[in-house]
Amino acid sequence: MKCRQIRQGSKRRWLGPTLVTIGITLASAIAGAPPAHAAISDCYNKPAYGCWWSGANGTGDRYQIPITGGNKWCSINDLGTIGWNDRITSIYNNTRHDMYFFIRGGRVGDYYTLKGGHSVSDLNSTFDNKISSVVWYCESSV
Ligand SMILES: [Ca+2]
Repeated sequence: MKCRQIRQGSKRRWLGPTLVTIGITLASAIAGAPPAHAAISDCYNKPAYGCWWSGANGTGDRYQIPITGGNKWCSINDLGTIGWNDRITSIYNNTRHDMYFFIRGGRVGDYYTLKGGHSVSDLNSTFDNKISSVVWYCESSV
């Protein structure tokens, strides 16, 4: 009787952590996996002034800036209004002009400049997940 109790206890100590580990691994795989095709190049040849993503290298959620024309500077003063405050990590600029990403809302304070036709695969720690407003040039076509 004494020996049996010891064996059962021993089994629980080994199985418990194993099952917890398997559970965590499965949850991470399901929640964290981006679509296999996700990449910055997904925004090339799109009718868009550019794209940005919540993750590095064009992974995670994507926002595509719609073409509105007008040949004028355009902006989003508060990215929170479209659910993007403090989330941007990678960006592609599909215009021929610089694009400006500000840490604060209202296009003030420190900003990151992304040249026309360029991309950034992973913003540095000064700007990653800290962008709150953005300015770009609304060309008549891209
Ligand atoms: Ca992010």
